[in-house]
Amino acid sequence: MPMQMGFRWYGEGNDSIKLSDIKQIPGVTSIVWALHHKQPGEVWEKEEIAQVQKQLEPYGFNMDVVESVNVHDDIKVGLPTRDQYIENYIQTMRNLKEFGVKVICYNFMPVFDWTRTDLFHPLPDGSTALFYEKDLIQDDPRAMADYILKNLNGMTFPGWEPERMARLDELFEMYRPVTKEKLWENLKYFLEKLMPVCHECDIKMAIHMDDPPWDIFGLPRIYTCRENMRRIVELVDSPYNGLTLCSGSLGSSPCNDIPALVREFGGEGHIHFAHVRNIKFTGPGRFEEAAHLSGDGSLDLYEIMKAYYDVGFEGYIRPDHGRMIWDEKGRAGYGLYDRALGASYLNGLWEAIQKNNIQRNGQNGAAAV
Ligand code: DNO
Repeated sequence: MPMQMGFRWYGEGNDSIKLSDIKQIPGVTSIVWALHHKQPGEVWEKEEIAQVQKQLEPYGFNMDVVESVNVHDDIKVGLPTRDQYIENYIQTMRNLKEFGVKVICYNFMPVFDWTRTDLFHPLPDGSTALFYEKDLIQDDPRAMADYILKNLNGMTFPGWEPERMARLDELFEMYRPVTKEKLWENLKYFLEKLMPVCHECDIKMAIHMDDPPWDIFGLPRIYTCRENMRRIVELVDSPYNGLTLCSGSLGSSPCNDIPALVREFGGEGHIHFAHVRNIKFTGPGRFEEAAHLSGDGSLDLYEIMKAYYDVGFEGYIRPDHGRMIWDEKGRAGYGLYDRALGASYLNGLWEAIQKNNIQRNGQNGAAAV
């Protein structure tokens, strides 16, 4: 199977972007989806999944990748109630299997999912982008949550569910005894329960890294660098236990060499899902999300795509956050236009890399690694 280009869509009635618009982006075959009205821990029922299938079918999109089936806090914290939530997760997987789902992206970040200090940071070209400045969020998670919720304009944002944010103090209290080691243990427990079901259902788990890749508000974060990636894939030895590699999240820590990580972990078949985007460092712990183009940011997207090509990557790729351009209004990071440019750019890089290899190495384009 060749690499497949996906596009994240937040669902009918929950995304201003229409499937018919996504259909017009060249080369997109896969919709990266989720049931965004479900709370972490709830079972996704077959009828609900069938509705999404019905929406995608006329456009010929596959629904192979779910981002995300979110993990309930009790599992991350390791409470006795976790077993019931794991059972629910497993039931969701069995239901997803009936619809041909191949990859589940999830994260193990305590309390929050990804975090930014500005969702609409103005760039010199007149667009806006997601932005992060470490010093702005030192010790006030409540202010951060209020800011994010206020700027979502009623749109769902996984990890920032208003119901959970209302319980912020309680959540922080729950995580108080959870050290990094404890979080590792809890991840292992979760994955060990899931792996037999992954085999049975042929569904790969792809953990998303912590974004940004460092501790925030004193909460432990465990997927931030190469060493952690190694530990994750060794935690439970199975081809179904793998990674989402997000170049922008991991790349916002300059010590992470993304093409090298793609070669290492992709070469071993551990990357099940790739998020490819650029970021621009503006100082220690500061970055803005640039356009995908290498020249606009700090990451070399050509080298990243070449690494995927060279390791024979056959998984799913999606462009990641885009800027807000051309007066588009919508979900920060998830507008149509800049992500469409991103998808086209990534497809263009891939075609050039592939043709170059075919010219040099013959018809199968086998890479000169
Ligand atoms: C941000 C996303 C993350 C990701 C989750 C996976 O844009 O990449 O929110 O979906 O961390 O569970």
